[in-house]
Amino acid sequence: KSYRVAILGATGAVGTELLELLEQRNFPVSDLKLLASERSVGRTLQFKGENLPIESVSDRAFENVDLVLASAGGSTSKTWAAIAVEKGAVVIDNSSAFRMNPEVPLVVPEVNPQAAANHQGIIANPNCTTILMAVAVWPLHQVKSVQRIVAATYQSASGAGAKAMAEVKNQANAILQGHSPVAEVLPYPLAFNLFPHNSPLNDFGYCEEEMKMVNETRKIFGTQEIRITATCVRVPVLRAHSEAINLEFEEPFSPDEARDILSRSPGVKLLEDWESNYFPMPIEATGKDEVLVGRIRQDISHPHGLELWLCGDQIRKGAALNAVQIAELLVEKNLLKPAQVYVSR
Ligand code: A2P
Ligand code: 11C
Repeated sequence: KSYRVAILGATGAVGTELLELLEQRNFPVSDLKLLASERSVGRTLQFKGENLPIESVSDRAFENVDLVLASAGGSTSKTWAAIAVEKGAVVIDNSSAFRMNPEVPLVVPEVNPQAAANHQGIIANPNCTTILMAVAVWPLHQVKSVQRIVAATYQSASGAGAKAMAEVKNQANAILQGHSPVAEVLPYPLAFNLFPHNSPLNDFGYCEEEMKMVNETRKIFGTQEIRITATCVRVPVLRAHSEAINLEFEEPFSPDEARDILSRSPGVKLLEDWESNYFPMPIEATGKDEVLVGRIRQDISHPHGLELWLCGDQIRKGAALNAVQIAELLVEKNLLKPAQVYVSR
């Protein structure tokens, strides 16, 4: 069986990766619609050697579509997801619009594939930083329960979209030629700089990105009991996020045991060479499917603590790959069919 697929946000950083992954992974596509804003009409993108036109999104665009992969921002998803579901499609949404809606499953296939079974037309793809952390921490949490997570992130420009990636390159060029960098997409110059994540701040001083790591991880892990705190920072890397993660367990967890578990965990690749001080780096993670994990060590400040370091391709496992894996899961479990009850708009 094959499916009629639409990509909403096809021209974006995640959208173009979705297109590539559907082809690379041979997802059973019978018909593919590429949707974006009015601005992109007239452009084409290649799929399996064919040039497909970009269409502007509209009600009619979702007719005769089985699956929508949406990555065009929260407000676009809020406008179109329910319409697509009403027209009979299942929507896998990469935006934050529905993630914390209790009626919407929030899925990382390596962690909570079972949650997808309860979908009512929309399945949310988690935040990229959250996905990467969940893939690495879940296998450890299965063996000894995690009590507290303290994370610091080093997030690439791709998290802010294709235009932000282009802006960093332009800024680097400008600086190398002795000019001042221009920041239009990002709030400040990122080339040769970094800044705390600029998403809106709450009353406790946490930004939205940090609160996504807290709330989404708990929802994916199916527990409100884990204490989580994070500091999210944007760094001048193009497309792979890095994270320094401190884990506190209910009992001691030796680094060797953690290493052994992670070396057998789905979606994880251990990368550690202590002799040459070689550990995961964004340039190694770029273009890879796995979350690279290394520098696993005992936290010298706490007998039940472990430190680890990870890098993962933000556009791939952080977004497009996770969404395609959810789609593959729906196909495998025969869940790619119109919802009977719709999620409230
Ligand atoms: P467009 O290229 O026509 O602006 P990124 O995350 O890389 O910035 O990409 C965002 C994606 O979302 C692009 O494909 C963009 O299309 C699309 N998009 C943004 N706003 C809208 C909108 N209002 N309607 C449809 N697509 C949108
Ligand atoms: C970033 N993770 O790197 C963000 C962007 O919740 O999907 C994606 C926001 C989200 O800036």
